[in-house]
Amino acid sequence: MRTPVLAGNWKMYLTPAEGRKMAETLRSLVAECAGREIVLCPPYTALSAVSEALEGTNVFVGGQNMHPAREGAFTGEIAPPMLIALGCRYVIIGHSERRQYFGETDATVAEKVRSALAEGLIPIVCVGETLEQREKGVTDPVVEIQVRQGLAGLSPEELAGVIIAYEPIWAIGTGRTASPDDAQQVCAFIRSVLAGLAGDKAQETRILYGGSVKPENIKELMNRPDIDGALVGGASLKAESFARIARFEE
Ligand code: G2H
Repeated sequence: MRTPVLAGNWKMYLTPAEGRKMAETLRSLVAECAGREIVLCPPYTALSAVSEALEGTNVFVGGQNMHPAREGAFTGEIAPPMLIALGCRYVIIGHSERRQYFGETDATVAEKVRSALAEGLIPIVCVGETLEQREKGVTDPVVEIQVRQGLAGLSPEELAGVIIAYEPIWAIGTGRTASPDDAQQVCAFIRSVLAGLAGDKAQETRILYGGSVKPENIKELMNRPDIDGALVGGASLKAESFARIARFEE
């Protein structure tokens, strides 16, 4: 069976001191949570403080982005070994905000995913449609292209090891959540695309839902067969609300 993943994406919020405090509170609130992977993805500047606070606990740390190269003259960028050196096991790749504001494409996503896997990081690859695309009824083809191109060239074993986050763009930070049935439908569709690429191995890939996840809706989302967890933005900034999500508590 697939181990659920509850990942917090802090985006550009929280200083190192604020992040450390949140992590210290969270670690005791979820200490008894077994059988799931709990992850915090702070801004780069808070990674060290948060990693230290979570050392030896059941909460892991991830980056929000990375450059595909191991090192180089890329001002302002962070390389995969740098994330690993700060204790990261995961890295978010191709979040819709990276695609929308920083020009990331399925091709850059594919390059980063391959690099993350080669370096030993678990990529959390984000896909999702805009409101316009949903209203036009093209959600499935849009998401299929993102999955096929973003994961191009991966072996079935590699496909089993990536995490996909389905995040409908219209549900991000807006308070609008896709209904659990809508989210399930797209996550099941993503799994069918993966099955075409990886056969039975697609049953091992974790597919998360993201977009205004909160304690009030996590339980219902987790009840759906193809939703294996959540990528949580706003509600992951406070230890209490993220702990309730990690515990599947309303
Ligand atoms: C979607 C999500 C986290 P929020 O971006 O990736 O953010 O939960 O605030 O909608």
